[in-house]
Order: sequence, then structure tokens, then C-alpha cells
Amino acid sequence: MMDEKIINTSCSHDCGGRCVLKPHVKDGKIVRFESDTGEDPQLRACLRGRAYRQQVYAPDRLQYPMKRTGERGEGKFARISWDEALDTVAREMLRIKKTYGNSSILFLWGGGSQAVVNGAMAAERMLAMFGGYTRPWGAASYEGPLFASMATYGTMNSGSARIDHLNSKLIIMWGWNPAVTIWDPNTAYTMAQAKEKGIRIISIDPRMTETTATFADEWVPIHPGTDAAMVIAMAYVIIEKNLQDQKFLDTFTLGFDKFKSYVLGADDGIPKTPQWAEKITSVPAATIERIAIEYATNKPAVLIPGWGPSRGTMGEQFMRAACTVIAMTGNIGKEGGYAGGFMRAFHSREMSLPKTTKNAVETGSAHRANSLYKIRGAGHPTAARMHETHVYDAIMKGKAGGYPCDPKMAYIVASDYLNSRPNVNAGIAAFKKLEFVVVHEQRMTPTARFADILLPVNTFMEREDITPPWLGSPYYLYVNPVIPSLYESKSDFEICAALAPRLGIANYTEGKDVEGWLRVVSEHAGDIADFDTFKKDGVVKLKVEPFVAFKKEISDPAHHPFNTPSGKIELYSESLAEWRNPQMPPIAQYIPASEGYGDPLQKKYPLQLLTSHHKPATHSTLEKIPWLEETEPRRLWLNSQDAKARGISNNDEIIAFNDRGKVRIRAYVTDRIIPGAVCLPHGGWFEIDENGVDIGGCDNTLTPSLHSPGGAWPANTALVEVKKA
Ligand SMILES: Nc1nc2c(c(=O)[nH]1)N[C@H]1C(S)=C(S)[C@@H](COP(=O)(O)OP(=O)(O)OC[C@H]3O[C@@H](n4cnc5c(=O)[nH]c(N)nc54)[C@H](O)[C@@H]3O)O[C@H]1N2
Ligand SMILES: Nc1nc2c(c(=O)[nH]1)N[C@H]1C(S)=C(S)[C@@H](COP(=O)(O)OP(=O)(O)OC[C@H]3O[C@@H](n4cnc5c(=O)[nH]c(N)nc54)[C@H](O)[C@@H]3O)O[C@H]1N2
Ligand SMILES: [Mo]
Repeated sequence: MMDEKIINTSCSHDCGGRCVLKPHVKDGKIVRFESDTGEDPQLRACLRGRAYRQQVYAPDRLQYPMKRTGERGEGKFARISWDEALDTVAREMLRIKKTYGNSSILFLWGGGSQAVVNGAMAAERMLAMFGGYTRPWGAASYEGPLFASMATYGTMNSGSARIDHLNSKLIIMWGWNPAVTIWDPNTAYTMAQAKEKGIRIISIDPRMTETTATFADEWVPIHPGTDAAMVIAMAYVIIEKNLQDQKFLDTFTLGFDKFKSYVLGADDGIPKTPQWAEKITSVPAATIERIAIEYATNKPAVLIPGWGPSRGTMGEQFMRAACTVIAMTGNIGKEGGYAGGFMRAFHSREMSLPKTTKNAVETGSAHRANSLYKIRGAGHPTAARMHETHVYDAIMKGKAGGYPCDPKMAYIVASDYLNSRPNVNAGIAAFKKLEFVVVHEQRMTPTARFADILLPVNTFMEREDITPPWLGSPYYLYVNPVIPSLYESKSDFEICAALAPRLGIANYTEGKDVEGWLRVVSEHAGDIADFDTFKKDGVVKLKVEPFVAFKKEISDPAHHPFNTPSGKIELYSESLAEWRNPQMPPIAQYIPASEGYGDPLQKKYPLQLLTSHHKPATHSTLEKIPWLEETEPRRLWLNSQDAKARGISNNDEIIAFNDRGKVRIRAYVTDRIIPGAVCLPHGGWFEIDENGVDIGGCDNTLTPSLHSPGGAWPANTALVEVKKA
């Protein structure tokens, strides 16, 4: 131990956490990890952080810059020097800019590094200074919840401190699996405390997750994509029994009467009874009725509407419906309640590099749709962007297809783009059409294989940065360098700083090194007392009151209106009414999704695909890490009835397929998933064999290029069939 050094640093991948890591270094090598041993609340690392040694020292770490030698995507590369790599990238970018204009440069970024300086932000800054770029819109994680939150509450700060759940009498987890997805480091600990305290916990999820198995008193399996119907039937029960908090509705909300007439069937002649919802959701009417009464009569109560059920092509309707039923019970702005929506808890600030240069490609660009602007406010997507799920179509068709630009090159940073975006085969075809692809990567991912120039990036063990928490928890983490950059790898910031002058950008760093930028960002946050102590300790834990969203709005409505056009919680939205889009009604409704329940395509592809986040990986980061794979190999969850009907046994090789692709993988035959649904956990690295079959097990080989009217992704909206391989 004597010659081991312990360094205070932190994890900055996009895995729902952001935790303290204390690597022990011996002879220049990381030999083991400790995590937070300090004061409460401890920010303890999960299995992924603790296995990080195998990521740092992965045998497929990219060691030096490379150029493509075979066909694009074939994976054949030759080693080149940094000078040759950067000169080539600069030459191609200058050529493309001159020939086609800046809008032809696609910036395809992801959450590989969720820190301030390194990752996507370093390149964003450089590309803005280069004259601009085209970026897609539509956040994979939460576009549906964000939209619903803005439409209903006018803010994304609609969460509560996790610890506040201990003040409630009932917790309903609706498509929420924090034992695996973390959702801020102390969530599972709080749920354990809630269970110990005897708080009743219900989980509504097509799968019996580890969260359900560990914490819930009751599991309610539901048919994926139909949740809005169950929520609306709960509203029916509450209205019928007159259990709604009418005073709350009258004081704080707009449009309950319009929602009520929909629920009672005044307009379409269909009362949204539990019996109506049972046929759609497969949840027994009696269960729906009982849970509705439990929720309306045990106060305060928490209903957590997860992002998983909202990550579908009707995603925002579930979230809008959930917020409506939450408002009906008056569980908003109160300790022990919960407002749902986006669910950011506003304890700490979001952090980013100062945006000194605007993206000129978007300057002056009209709002995508005036009505979307009204809902999304300052964060609205402009007409210069295409949705993430339409990028491949945009590459194929360009302006002639109605898109804002003719994409010619892709600059990819911190994203295994082809793997983590829907419809892999469409992506492969589109990428072959581009003139130039540059990728900053750590490992030989499926997207890296499609690069023309591949630039090796170091890990957060090899550089300096700051990591803000995932959803506004009260802390900040410092990333201290633990070992020197391995091989010839560089940080994203170093790469951009070396490339910028070649692109004619004179002042990329503004004379500041990384620490210099981090000092600026820390000061800007305003709640970090002393930068040097922060850097030394690796963590600042903020002493703040546990946040409860909308406390002020509820306790003092005269002075604190909601941030919506009407100043109320908008169960009915005039801005949405202006859309006149039956797929985006002004009140929450159950609307069947295409490739969802009831789609005639079910005759050909009867199984509903879920692509939930996977315990051993963070999307496609940390794939093929042996210690992690051992904890849970990626297999396709298949109910035993569906398996039997197809002659499939546990661990058999199967093919899951639809018109977009075929995936070969082993089956996990289990009653932990509702019949009629299958789950291929997100993130497997695709590998298309000579027969067109993905033998790498990538979920997105099967997902469609569709999004909801509000921009939600189709991650849990796809139909497939499964057969023995
Ligand atoms: N281990 C791990 N943790 C992660 C990540 C990771 O990749 N790996 N990624 C992080 C990131 S970036 C994000 S955005 C979050 C995502 O966090 P979530 O969106 O909460 O995660 P998911 O696993 O997609 O979905 C949560 C649950 O919703 C259920 N679900 C899916 N569809 C439906 C439905 O139609 N109805 C109902 N009732 N339930 C449904 C799934 O079965 C799953 O148990 O996780 C973060 N944490
Ligand atoms: N079907 C389906 N698809 C999904 C989801 C789903 O639930 N189902 N979830 C979606 C969600 S919520 C999200 S957030 C997205 C995530 O999508 P992405 O953000 O694209 O995430 P990854 O696929 O993990 O790719 C991140 C890459 O960054 C690399 N990397 C790590 N650190 C660094 C760094 O410092 N610099 C650089 N340059 N690279 C680095 C990693 O090696 C990895 O290859 O996926 C979405 N895709
Ligand atoms: Mo995400």
C-alpha cells in the first residue's frame, strides 16, 4: 500500500449517476478503485465505475490516429501521424465548407463524456468558430418528458430531492428502474429506506425489473406503449368516485373540464373505464380501479412517470396523462408528493463552456414550428435542424427531400452514433453516401469502423474536467488526471485545440488551458465556494434545502404563477390546440402508436420490442468489458408462453426480425416479461454478417426511423417476430 497513490476523481459517463471514484495508482497503473468514503450523502460508484480499469486498459483501445484503407465500414485502417490526421481533416473540412457551405457539416454528438470541457462541447465550440454546422434535434433520453413538462408546467425543474420520497405514503414507480439506471447516485438507497419505513411501493412495468424485485410490494405488468390508457382510466375512477382534489384543480390548473369530458366519453361516446383500459393494457380492470383509489386517497403520494414509457412514438401522451392525474390528486408542490414531468431537481446548475460563438447555420433560421417554439421556449429546435431519427433520410435526400441541408460530412464526437440511433441498416446505407467521416473515439466501436479518419481519445482517467450531476442533485465532481494519456491518445479539447488553427480559427483556447476554463465555469455556477479545495477533494457537496418543485407556486400563487402562458398547470394547452393535430391533442389522450398495440402490422410481427437500458453497460460504452458482461449477458427477454409457441427454450439462439433488420442472439425465456413483449437491452455493438444478420445483438437494428409529434424517440415502439436460429 505504501507506494500506492489515491487520487480524488470521478466518473463522467452518461449512466444516470456521476459518482466519486478513488483510483489507487501503482507504478503508473490503476490497480483498484475505491469510491466515496466521505460524509453523507455518499456518491458511491456502481459496478460500471468499479470495473473501469477494464475500459481504460481495454485491448481495443484506439492507440494512434488512423486512416481508412478499405471500403467505408469495412474496418480496415492504417496508422498515421497526428499531423497527417489533422491536416487531412482540415483539408477535407475546408474543401467541404467551400464547396457546399457549413450546413453540409453534420455534427453528430453524444453523451460519451458528460463533462464540461471534453466530449461533445469541445467540438461544438470549434465547429461554431468554423462558421457553423448542422445539428439534429430530439434528445434520445427525454424529448417526450421534456415536451410534456414544458407544455404542462412550463419548466423542466419539476422534480424533487430523492430523499423527499421518504415523506410519502405510497410510491408508484411507472416504467422506472433505478436499481439499474441509477437516476442519481442515492436513489436505490432512498428506495431501500422507503421500503424499510414500510412505505407501499407499486411498480408498473412490462418487465419485472431488479428495482421491482428489490423494492416493490406489487408488480403490475402492462402492455408496452399503452400506459396512457391506464392513467386515463385511473382518472375515470377518480372522477366517478369524486376523489379528485377539486380545490387544487380550480386554483392551479387549466382545462380539467375538457379532460373530464374526454374521460367520460362526452365527445367520442367512449367512457374511458377500467374495462376499456383492460382491453388495451392487459391490466385487470379491478387492479386499475384499486390503484386509482389507493393513489387518490393516500396522501401525500409519489407517482414517478418514467422516461422509458415516454420513449415511444406517442411518448408525450403518457407523460401528459400522468401529470394530469398527479394534478387531480393535488400531489404537486408538497413534501412527499411529486409532479412528474421532466423531473430535474434544481439543487445545482447545469454547466457548459461559455458559448462565445453562435452557430451561424442556425442564425436567423425560423422556428421549426411556431407552436413548438411556444411550448419549448428558448430551447426550441430551429428549422435548420432535422430530428435525430431523420438524419439518415436527410443524408440520402437532402434539400430535395425537404430537409434544411445537403449533408456531406459527419463530425462525430462522444457518440457511437450508428449504434445508438434507430435503424442501423438505414444508417449504414446513409453513411456510405457521405464524402467524409471523422470520429473521435476511445475504442473500435461500430461507428469508429465507419470513419475515414479515426482520432484516438483518452479516458477521463487521463485528463482534467468537471462533471455536473445527472439531474440536478446537490453536488459537483472534479475529474483529476490519474495517469498520463495512454498510447498516442489525446483529449477532445487537445484535439480541437490542435485542429482549430489548421481550420483558420485563431483563438480557440482563448489562451486558457483546461484548468483555466474550469475556473471560469465554476465561478459561473456561483455555488462552488473555493475552486482549489474542490479540485483537491474531487467533490463539492452543496448544503441546500431538499428541492420540492413548485413549492412557491402552490403556497403563494398570487406572486408565483406557473411558467406557462396561462400561469396555471395546463391540463389543456391552447398552444397545443393551435396545432390542430389529432396526434397532439390539447389534453392528454390515449392514441395508439403505429408499430404499437393494435397496429395491423402485428399480424406479421406480433411482438412489441422494448430496448431498456442495460445494467453492464452505458448505452454502447463499456460494451465487451468481461467483468461487466459476466454480471448479465445481453439476451432477448421472451415470455415463456411466447417461447413455447415458437419452440424456443432458454438460452437458445434465436433471430429477432422485422422489415428493417435481423438480430441473432440468445433467448432469456422468463415470466419476468409480459406475454406479447420482448426486450433486447440497449447497446450491443452491431456486426452485420454476410447474410445481413446482426450477430452483435444491437437493439437499433430493429427500431424505426420515427418520432412522436413532440420529438420522442421510438426506442420502445417497434414490432418484431422471433424464431429459432
Ligand atoms: N445501467 C445503465 N444505466 C443508465 C444508462 C445505461 O445505458 N445503462 N443510461 C442512462 C441514460 S442516458 C438515461 S436517459 C437513463 C434512462 O432511464 P430510463 O428511461 O428510466 O431507462 P429504461 O431502461 O429505458 O426504462 C425504464 C423502464 O421503463 C420500462 N418501460 C419501457 N417501456 C415501457 C412502457 O411502455 N410502459 C411501462 N410502464 N414501462 C416501460 C422498461 O421496462 C424499464 O424497466 O438511464 C441512465 N442510466
Ligand atoms: N434502441 C434504443 N436506443 C437508444 C436508447 C434506448 O433506450 N434504446 N437510449 C438512448 C439514450 S437515452 C441515449 S442518451 C443515447 C446515447 O447515445 P450515445 O451518446 O451515442 O452513447 P454511446 O452509444 O454510449 O456512445 C458514446 C461513445 O463515446 C465514447 N466516449 C467515451 N468517452 C469519450 C470521450 O471523452 N470523448 C469521446 N470523443 N468519446 C468518448 C464511448 O467510447 C462511446 O463509443 O442512446 C439512445 N439510444
Ligand atoms: Mo439518455
